[in-house]
Amino acid sequence: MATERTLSIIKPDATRRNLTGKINAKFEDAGLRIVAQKRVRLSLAQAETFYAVHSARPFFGELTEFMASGPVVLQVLEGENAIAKNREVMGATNPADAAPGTIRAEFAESVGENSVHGSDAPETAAEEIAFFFAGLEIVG
Ligand code: DAT
Ligand code: MG
Repeated sequence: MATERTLSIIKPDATRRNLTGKINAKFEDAGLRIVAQKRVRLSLAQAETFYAVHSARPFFGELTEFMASGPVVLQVLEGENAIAKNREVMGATNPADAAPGTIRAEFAESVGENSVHGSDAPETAAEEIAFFFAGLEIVG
């Protein structure tokens, strides 16, 4: 296992409910280090570019409008096996399927408003981190 970095987003449903600290505690308790973090409001165009891989899906409009509907917290998480570890801490996409104790099981409101995003592979993690962060903003 190697030290990896992954892109995490705390989504608008979670910032609206003031859950940033509770979600960050889940990451830190799992051994993930928050090596970059900024709170921003995404434009619709940024959300559409970020989620372009899903542009043909029926929920694309709902997803991108939701992501631009309020503040998000963009983060880089670092640790051993960080990409898979973060996906484990997040839980399944649909909170109804998420394992007990995961972020989505505890906090997500629905499959669409599911509190967190996490990269799914080394290639997408590198692309997603570069989309939102300059190298100097990441301090390991
Ligand atoms: P994940 O966020 O677990 O990587 P994904 O990449 O398949 O899941 O989908 C990206 C986001 O799109 C997901 O977090 C929420 C939304 N989404 C996925 N499936 C959906 C559905 N059936 N209905 C509404 N939104 C959905
Ligand atoms: Mg995904």
